[in-house]
Amino acid sequence: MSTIDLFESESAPTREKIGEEAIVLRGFASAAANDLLAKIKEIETISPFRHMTTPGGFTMSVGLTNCGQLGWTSDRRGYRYSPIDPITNKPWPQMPEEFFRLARSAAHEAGFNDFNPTACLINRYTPGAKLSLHQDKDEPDFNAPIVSVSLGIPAMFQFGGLDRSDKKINIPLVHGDVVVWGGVDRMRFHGVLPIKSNVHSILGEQRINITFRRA
Ligand code: MD3
Ligand code: FE
Repeated sequence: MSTIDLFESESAPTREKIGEEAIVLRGFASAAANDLLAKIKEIETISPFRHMTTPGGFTMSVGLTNCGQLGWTSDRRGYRYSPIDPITNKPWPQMPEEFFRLARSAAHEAGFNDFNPTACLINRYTPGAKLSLHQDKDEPDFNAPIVSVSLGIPAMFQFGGLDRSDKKINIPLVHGDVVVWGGVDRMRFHGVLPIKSNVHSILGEQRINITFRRA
């Protein structure tokens, strides 16, 4: 008798190419997951998760915080990267060494050598939360890849093309999966469909996504 765990990819990491320069590394962060989550607990005591306002006046359903030299923020005036947390008026917590190393090794695994992320955005989803289709274009250097780590309950990630209306593929992402995007795939539209109600053994009814960028 064997069971299938829908919440986590098999322990031996596998790779799935989803674009010319985009790859899913299934289970790449599984072994590091508990350490990552312990660090996030420390980070959120300094810079708590918050629901930011978009320039259009909506409150984001995703809660977010940051670590590293620069953090992504949003308010009525726009989106930007800032060295200062607008809630604490202090620098964001330092990026833990193990975060940096994991991002760098995932990028290397995907063929992007010498990735030096300066920004680490931590998104927290509860059931119903979503991220509407968008492009990541607030970074000054589109040559650097983006590395994303999924933890907790599953999400359905939408991956489109360079035009908003291009055909989209749906990619399920589970605890421990890492995705790396760069080059010709860097400006593709993408989003996260509303998170389905679920309970993860460690995170309960939550999904956490960590994205590393050069900002
Ligand atoms: C595809 N976050 O914070 S990470 C975001 O799961 C964001 O929280 C999602 O999109 C999440 O901006 C997805 C993945 C991601 C990041 C950058 C990309 C996907 C991308 C750049 C190009 C194409
Ligand atoms: Fe994005």
